[in-house]
Amino acid sequence: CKDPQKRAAPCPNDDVIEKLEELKTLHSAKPAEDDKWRVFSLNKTIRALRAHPKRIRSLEEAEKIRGIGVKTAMKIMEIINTGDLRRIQFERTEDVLVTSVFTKIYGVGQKTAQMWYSNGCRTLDDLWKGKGGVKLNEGQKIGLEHYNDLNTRMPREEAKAIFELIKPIALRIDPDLFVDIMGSFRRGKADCGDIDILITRCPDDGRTHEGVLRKLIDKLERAGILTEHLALPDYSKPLEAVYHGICCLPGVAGARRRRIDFLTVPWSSKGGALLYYTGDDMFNRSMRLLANKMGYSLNQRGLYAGVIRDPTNRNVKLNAGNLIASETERQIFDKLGVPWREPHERVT
Ligand code: DCP
Ligand code: MG
Ligand code: MN
Repeated sequence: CKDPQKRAAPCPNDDVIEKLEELKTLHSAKPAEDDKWRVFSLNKTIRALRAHPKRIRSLEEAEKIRGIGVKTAMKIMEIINTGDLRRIQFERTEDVLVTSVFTKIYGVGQKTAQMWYSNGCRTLDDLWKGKGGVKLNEGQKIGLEHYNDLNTRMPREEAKAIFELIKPIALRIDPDLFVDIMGSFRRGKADCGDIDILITRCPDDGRTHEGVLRKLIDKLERAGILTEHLALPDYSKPLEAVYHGICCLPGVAGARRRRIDFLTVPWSSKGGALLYYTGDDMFNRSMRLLANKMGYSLNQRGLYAGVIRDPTNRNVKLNAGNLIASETERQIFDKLGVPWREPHERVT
């Protein structure tokens, strides 16, 4: 009952899930701490409902489901009895609707969107005109210019076609590079929000991928594949770099602009990077949480032991710890005692 694209039969409470998802989207666009908790709680409810095998018939039945409290149970019954949830109308205020349009611009977060709203902007056109004195940075301007393209997911085939143009260009710079496509594509999804490419190189001859990303960006730009840059890498860290940009299938009439990301990592963190960059983000979060519970720390470089955390704020690490697994994904799964999961199974 998990992935609507894969399951054969729909969940018996799909209509309820749909309304709760709608409410969740509204709360996600609000700044208050309360709203964050509501999103968290709605996520829990939605997960519980997805796993529930029967159509819910009564309040008592809803309340008995693990993770569902009385207030939520009442919402569920309201949807079941009336087909609607009044709370959705109540939360659908102008600021939420407007800021959720603004945050779909590349590089625009909740804070910026709210600031623009309080400056009097209500539409994308207002932003173009700089209404209320708002100023967009370069990345945001590009994001706004290609708003529709960049908010349209691409078919998996298109991601593949673009990647197959990029890979040989990278290998011509250095045939010993590891170049592969990560993110939703590696998880086997039918459509992708962007293209995520991981690059590294096995240094068995002492050489590395230092300098490769800069050359690659340059070549891809000249080949008409990269059309705009959004965030260029910090070249002071030659082995570990991030690039954000926009690409398209060159020479194809009407080809849409697509977001593309590159990540380069040292060979020693390849497994950690594969795991991180494959996602999905919720799966990553649960793996990180598990690592933390075991006294480890997991990030895109690998799994670390002996990390000492600040007792007053568990998010603050007082030392880096020792790397205990990072070369392969399997090593990390093993150390965490998590049975192996193929990329397409890494969804929460
Ligand atoms: N990632 C993460 N936490 C984030 C952002 C990203 O753990 N806040 C990791 C997991 C993601 C991967 O990086 O799967 C790639 O990020 P994307 O934002 O490109 O997400 P996906 O590729 O999974 O989905 P989409 O198809 O929307 O691009
Ligand atoms: Mg992606
Ligand atoms: Mn991405």
